[in-house]
Amino acid sequence: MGNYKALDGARPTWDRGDMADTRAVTEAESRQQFYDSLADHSMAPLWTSLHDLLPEEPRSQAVPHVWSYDIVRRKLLEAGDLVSARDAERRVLVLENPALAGRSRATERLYAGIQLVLPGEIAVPHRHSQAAIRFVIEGTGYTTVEGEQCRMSMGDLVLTPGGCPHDHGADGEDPLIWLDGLDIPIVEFMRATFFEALGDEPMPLTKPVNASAAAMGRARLNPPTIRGWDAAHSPLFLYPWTETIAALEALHASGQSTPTDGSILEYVNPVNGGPVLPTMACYAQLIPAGTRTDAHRHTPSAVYHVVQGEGTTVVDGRELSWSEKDTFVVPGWAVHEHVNESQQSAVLFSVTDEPVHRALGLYRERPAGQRRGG
Ligand code: GTQ
Repeated sequence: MGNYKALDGARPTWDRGDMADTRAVTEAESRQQFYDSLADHSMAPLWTSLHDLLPEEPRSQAVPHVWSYDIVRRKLLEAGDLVSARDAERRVLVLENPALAGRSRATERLYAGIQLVLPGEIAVPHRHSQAAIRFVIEGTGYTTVEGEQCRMSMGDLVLTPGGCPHDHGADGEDPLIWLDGLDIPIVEFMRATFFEALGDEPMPLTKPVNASAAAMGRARLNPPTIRGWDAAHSPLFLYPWTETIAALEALHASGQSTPTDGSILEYVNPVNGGPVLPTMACYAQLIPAGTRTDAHRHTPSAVYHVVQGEGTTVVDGRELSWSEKDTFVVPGWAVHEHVNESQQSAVLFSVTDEPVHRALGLYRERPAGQRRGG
């Protein structure tokens, strides 16, 4: 090659070399100039990004991850020493997906956090368009939803549907700790966030304690008045663990199980049998001792909480080992299977963004290894 140094890597026009090569460079340059000119007018070519915009299959940015409860609990109690529930408004450690650090989300579409209320503390009333589920990990207390105090202890599920005023309090001897699952990323994407603070005093109780569970907690025996219920969310706010685990063990004993999820129950809206919230579905499942589920994938992402037992979930080839009270995430479209090699049943709670996929006609599910279908 010559002794000159080309500016910006471009060859001087008099160093023609191979003609085809020159034409290619010129064409690439003129295309780039064209693209730059489009950007000046807020336009862009589709053909340079078509297959990034429309990949053959979903590509999750979120990665599989497990949060060990030993660490979460230690850090949460440290937070309890540093910040009061009053100062924090909500004293929560956000479970951030390692691939989405700083974005306050466990998966692209689900927010998860662990909340602490110390004995005697209250978390003041407010309401927001985001819907929330609370799954109690330890301690006793309450969440008041629209004037109904829902009692909370280990394993109970409490809903605070979007727009419903709610506050929390710990009235037992021990710290009250629960998993929060919210649709914050979905509501943010829709630019549909509304938030209202409702003062510093606990919400007045306008209904009997656990009123919705008393009235609608037995799905075979429902008051006909719920037919008139037309809100998008469940009128039932509390799903006590004693009933969930009894139903799950009865289901397991009946021999009913699925290849991909063991014996699994969905928490439902008693009005229509649908998901508990318009954006989020909740499940409880039992993985029997000494079993491995079939690997599969589905478009929704999931946050799991280990209620009982230990095991491993293999997610896109990565082994997430978990034990009691740990929390883990399975990103959307990740191939996953649950393995329980122990002598004891494992029981998992999970919250997913499935209702959004179904409502938009985007839900897909596929066995592992199958390339097309579903
Ligand atoms: O308890 O209302 O984890 O508003 C995040 C936002 C909990 C709550 C969270 C919230 C709450």
